[in-house]
Amino acid sequence: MKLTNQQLNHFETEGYLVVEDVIDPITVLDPLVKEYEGVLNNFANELFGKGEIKDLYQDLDFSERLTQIYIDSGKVHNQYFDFSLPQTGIKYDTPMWHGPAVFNVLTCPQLLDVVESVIGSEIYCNPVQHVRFKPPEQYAPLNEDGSVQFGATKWHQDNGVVNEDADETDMLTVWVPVWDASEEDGCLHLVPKSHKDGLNIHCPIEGTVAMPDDVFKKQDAISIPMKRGSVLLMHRLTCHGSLPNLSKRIRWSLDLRYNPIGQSSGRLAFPGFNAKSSINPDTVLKNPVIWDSMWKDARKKLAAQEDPDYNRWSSDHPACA
Ligand SMILES: O=C(O)CCC(=O)C(=O)O
Repeated sequence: MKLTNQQLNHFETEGYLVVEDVIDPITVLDPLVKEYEGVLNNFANELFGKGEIKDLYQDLDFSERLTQIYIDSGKVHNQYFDFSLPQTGIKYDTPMWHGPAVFNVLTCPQLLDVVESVIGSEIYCNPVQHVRFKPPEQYAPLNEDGSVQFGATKWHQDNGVVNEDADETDMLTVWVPVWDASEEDGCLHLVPKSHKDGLNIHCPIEGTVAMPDDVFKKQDAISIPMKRGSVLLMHRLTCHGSLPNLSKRIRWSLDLRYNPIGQSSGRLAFPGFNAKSSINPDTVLKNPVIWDSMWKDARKKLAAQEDPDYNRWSSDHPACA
């Protein structure tokens, strides 16, 4: 699906665009759910074996089972399912998941056609990418300070969470709801036109970064409820975050990024790949097993070295006080 001029104008002026019916739920998203059911089952067995959960909860549906496992173990274990590595503390056995059904979403031809409309035909799949199982706040385990683990995502620009080498990279964020994401579920919210105001300061906070409230027009924020199958495109400078999950169900999404081949990813220690190319089609990665091994190699390397620094602002900057 190619974007129309009207859609492209909307993206350029507003800094975001929702495109409906891009990813086929039956052939692309259902297999992803099935694959993660297997991952969750393995995880349940592992935790049960270690005595960290009281039951395998096999009779519950995916959302209830994962939520119950989070409650029992007192922890949100998103890293077990994620198809990226954490920014710090990587070990040889840091869990992650790079299965074929995830790869099929990242390389879904209909999705890549939409991406091509914005950044051109030479598409690199940027390794800054995540699955997010955001638990319902009413059941979510708490951090030591009483805040909800894996709650609302703080305000940021995606350019602010990568290194300076990607400041000129035409990085496009693609947010994919695996299930419908309403306001109650904790969908994204964003500030239209904020991509025109440049890169803001991001302060290190609770293992992540966030923009102070007074550096962007938070009062102009709108929420973006979305249907399964649709995608949200965001400019790398669009200010955004997500709402708390006030529903009873996990909010399940993938956030992906793409940039033109040859431009820097902003996370050079992590492996990306060529997802589409008219000029050099032979360089396109088609094999999910190779993708998986690229991540395992990166993990091995990173476990043996000091953590790279992904944050360019320090917490003692006056704007962060
Ligand atoms: O899914 C979320 O809650 C946040 C996603 C996000 O902020 C991002 O993709 O940059």
